[in-house]
Amino acid sequence: MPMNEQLTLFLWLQGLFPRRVNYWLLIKGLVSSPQDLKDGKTLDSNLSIVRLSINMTPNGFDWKSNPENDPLPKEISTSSPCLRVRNTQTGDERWIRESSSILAYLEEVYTDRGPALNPKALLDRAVTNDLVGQINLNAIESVSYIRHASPQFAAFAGIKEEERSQAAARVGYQSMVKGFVKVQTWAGDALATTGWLTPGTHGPGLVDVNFAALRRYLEIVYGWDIFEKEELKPLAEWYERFKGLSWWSTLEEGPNVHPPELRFSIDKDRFEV
Ligand SMILES: N[C@@H](CCC(=O)N[C@@H](CS)C(=O)NCC(=O)O)C(=O)O
Repeated sequence: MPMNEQLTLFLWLQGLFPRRVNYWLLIKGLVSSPQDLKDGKTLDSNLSIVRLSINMTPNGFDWKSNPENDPLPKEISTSSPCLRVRNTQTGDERWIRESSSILAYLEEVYTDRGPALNPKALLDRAVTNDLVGQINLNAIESVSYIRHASPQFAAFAGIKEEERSQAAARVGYQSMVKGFVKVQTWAGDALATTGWLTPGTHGPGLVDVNFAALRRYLEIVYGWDIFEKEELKPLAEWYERFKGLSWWSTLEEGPNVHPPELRFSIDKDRFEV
């Protein structure tokens, strides 16, 4: 990477979208262990991590940053992850604000380092973009479901108890499953050849990290397996494979993986799908 650029990731390590970055850093070998990630230590002096934690306020929440003297400016973004690219000679700053774009960018920057998570061939890249786009669209559908099916998330989203809708939950859930079937079909060749969802990579790639983080987060917070339907069995098997990565159990199965006050429930009986 150009020596005059300092990259800073703003990560709420326990969150959904930052989790994509966590997985990427570990697979790429830019952090040496889950513990170093939690401590905010990388193996490249041009890449730093500012860890964010949630600070509840009467109007919602603020981010508390570690180190404290490097907060995420509200006018830049209120969401994590964020990547700041600072030119160390001119002081100029640019920001990338979407998790999947951050990873695609970092893959280019670290093209000579660690395993490739983005395929080299143009066509494989186009299909990767199709898949990541489809996953992101369907992440929204999963949110439509929990917005109605989870009492705590409904309240957080400003939906009154009497406004919670069985129809909205059902349509969200069904659209999500339909979208995931697309992902599974489009990634069929890759799954059959390497066992991973990203075409043209040897191991797990961008599609895999983008998807696994969604699957894992919704399980931790809501106890919800988004691949529970029979037609998503290949994805359920793929996720078991992802959980076999060397760092998985240390990162994801230790104590304090998620703050207990941010564990929510789903009314499965009322919102049956
Ligand atoms: N589309 C964004 C979503 C990021 C996002 O929603 N992050 C959550 C934490 S996992 C957040 O920061 N929410 C607070 C907010 O959006 O203000 C991405 O892919 O990065």
